[in-house]
This record gives sequence, C-alpha cells and structure tokens, in this order.
Amino acid sequence: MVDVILGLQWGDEGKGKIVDYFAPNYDIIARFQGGPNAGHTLYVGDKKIVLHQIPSGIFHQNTTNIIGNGVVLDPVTLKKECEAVAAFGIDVKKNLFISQRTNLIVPTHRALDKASEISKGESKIGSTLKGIGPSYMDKTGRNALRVGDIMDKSFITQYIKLRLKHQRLLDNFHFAEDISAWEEEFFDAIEFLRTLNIINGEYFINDKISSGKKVLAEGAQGSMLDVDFGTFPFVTSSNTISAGVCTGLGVAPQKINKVFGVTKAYCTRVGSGPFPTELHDETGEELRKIGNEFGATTGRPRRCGWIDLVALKYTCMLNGVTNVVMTKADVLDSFKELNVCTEYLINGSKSTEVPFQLTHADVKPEYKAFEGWNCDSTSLKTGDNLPEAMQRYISFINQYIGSPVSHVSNGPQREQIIKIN
Ligand code: 2SA
Ligand code: MG
Repeated sequence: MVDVILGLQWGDEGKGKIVDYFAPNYDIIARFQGGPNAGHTLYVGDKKIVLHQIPSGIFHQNTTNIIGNGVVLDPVTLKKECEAVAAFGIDVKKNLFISQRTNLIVPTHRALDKASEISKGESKIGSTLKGIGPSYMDKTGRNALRVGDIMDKSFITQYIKLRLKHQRLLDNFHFAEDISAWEEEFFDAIEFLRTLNIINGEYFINDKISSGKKVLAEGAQGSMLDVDFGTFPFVTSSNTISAGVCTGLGVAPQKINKVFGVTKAYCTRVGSGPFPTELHDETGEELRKIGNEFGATTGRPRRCGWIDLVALKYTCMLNGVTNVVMTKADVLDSFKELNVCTEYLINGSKSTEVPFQLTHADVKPEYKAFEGWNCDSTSLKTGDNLPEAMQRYISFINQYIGSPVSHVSNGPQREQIIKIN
C-alpha cells in the first residue's frame, strides 16, 4: 500500500516535518514530482537541514528513499545535498535509490528558466530559477536526458545535442549566459551520480509493495501550484496532487490508501499569482514575522494571509484527502481575532468554488471571524485539552472541508504534534 503526504495550499505547508514524523511507520519514502525547487525543512536534534531532492526519510536508518521518475533531478544540487547529509553520518549509498527514468536538469535549463522569466517582465511566474519549467518542457517535448542515459557511452553526444537546442532558444530570447562553470560542476556531479543506486524504479517499488512493504509518497510544492488545477499560469510544471503519485512512481491508483493533506492554520505563497486572502497590512507582517515565513530554497519573503477554505475544500476534493494535518497552529497563538475565508465574491456574485481564473482584481474573500485562543499552545500534547477557541476553529474547518483534521502541529520540533481524536 502507498500513503501520500502532500500540500493543500501553495507549498511550504510544513510537509517535511510531517513526513519526518510519520516516516517511522513506513519502509519506503518516495518523491514523485518536483525537483530542487522544493525545500523541506527538518530538524535533526537541534540542527536544521533543508532537503530539496532527497526524500525526508533519509535520517531514519532503516528507511529506503526513492527519487521517482516524476522528479526532475539536478545532479549538482543532489551532490551537495548528499554531502550535507553525510555530515550527519548518513551514507546515501545505502538507502537512496534513483529511478533511471528520472529526468535530468542540465545547466542550460537554468539559463532558460531565467531567460523565460526575464522575457515575461511584470507577468513573471516568480519561479525558483532552478530550471524546473524548461526541464519538464523537455520531458513532454520528448527531448530530455534521463538518469539512465548517464550510463550510456553516447551521453556526452546526447548532452551536446540538447545544449545546442537550448542555445538556439536562448538566442531567441537574446539571452547570453556563460554556463562553462556550471557545466564543469554538472559533469563532476554526473560522475558522482554514477556511483549511486540507479534502479528500475517502477519494478523496484511494485516488488516492495507486493512483499508487504509500506510506502509513503512525499509531495513537494502544493496542490494550488498543480500544473492542471492550480492558479495557472502561476503554477509549477508538475502534477503536485495525489494523481501525480501514480505517474511519478509507476504505481496503480488502487494501491493508494491514505492521503494526508497538509495545510497551515493560515496561508502563505511565494512567487507571483493570485492569493485571495493575502494580507497587505500589519497582520500579514505579523504572520510573516512570527511564522518566520521566508522561502527555504530561495530565502524569499512569503506572502501571508488567512486560511482559505474555498481553496482548501477544492484541494481536498482533488486529492481525495483522508486526513488533514494542520501545521503552525502556534503561529496564531497571539492573534485576538482570526478570519477564515468561506466564500469568494467574484464580480459581485458569491461562490464557494475556485473559478477558472483566480485573479486578484475580481475575487474578494468573504470571511467568518473567530476569537483567537490567546495562549501558548506550543506545549500542548493531547487533543482533549485544546483551548476551546482552538477547538471551535478546527471543528469549523473540519465541517467546511468535509475531511477530518487528524493532527495539529504546534511547533517545529518532531514531538510538537497533537493527535486529534
Ligand atoms: P518553479 O520554480 O518553476 O517550480 O516555480 C513556479 C511556481 O511554483 C512556486 N514554487 C514554490 N512555492 C512554494 N515553495 C516552494 N519551494 C521552496 C520552499 C521555495 C523557496 O520550500 O520554500 O524557497 O522559495 C516552491 N517551489 C516552487 C514558485 O514560487 C512559483 O510561483
Ligand atoms: Mg518548502
């Protein structure tokens, strides 16, 4: 069986911590989409580490970690990450496995990402500039190099052919960047990649499932950034929803069991694009400050606002969420009043559906106000002694979205998580 943990908002819901918390219940943790644009923050003891491509199970000794075919892999970032993880005494050669069908990010993908963003001007996506969009374009455009290709003698020739294609595109953008330093790093990292466990991912994972092993699929970014259902074009280039697990790992839909959807108790977004409940005032500033809302990969300040139940109900539907995990509830500890968005006012009409175009100008959030709990929640341990105001907040969300909130995270530490009955 395969369970899934994924984000229900625009990313940064705290999935890394939640995966780390649930990891001991699983034999395998697998990434199925995204790439170095992800930033999953974990605490090992009191040391903070940010993982980008390596699954968050790497710090659990007996856990097998898989990078699936749906991921776009930057070997340079991977090498750095492996070195960072090795400093904690972890040997990736033992428990990290990479699908040979995983697509490679090459240096020109990063240049193309930058060129594309610059050409868009004001309407830029606000991408992480990690080459994600261009490398998924090469996948669907049937040009990409894949991890399995690095074992082939013709790899360099294939690489040069692809670089030439990219060079022509870059010329069209009138964009010149000297990638020679990147290239040197890239080939160095390819050498390193050759020493890792490269597998036939779909057989590997299905064999494990058949022999009764438990798999946890770890999502990156969030459902509102899904290339099909997110706030297009301000999305990432992969399917971040649970459907992506099937194509990104090679597992059939009936193998998927629980879907844990992670949401913050409020809402954030990095990069451009619509965000109906965004707060441009002091309250938004306070959320950013207390929640330390800065991108884990790029350090960018995150836009902050109230929780959006219209969007949350939508993403619960898309993912078939069986359990909702609410994170960073403690960030709301000091707020006198909390708002939750229950409806959108779109060109004067009320709606509880996410529209085709979720643009700033036409969509206004309608709020229901809640009294804050105004106490330190960080040391709460069980679901039965939650402050009443917190209970009211959670049970309203529960009812609205129709999926049960089963866990509430009340601090960054592994043990700061409350199971709700
Ligand atoms: P891209 O780079 O092509 O995937 O960017 C497209 C949009 O997707 C957003 N995006 C993200 N949003 C939140 N978190 C992400 N990961 C990092 C993190 C981000 C960071 O965990 O903190 O450090 O800045 C992530 N990755 C992509 C991106 O902002 C664009 O809106
Ligand atoms: Mg993140």
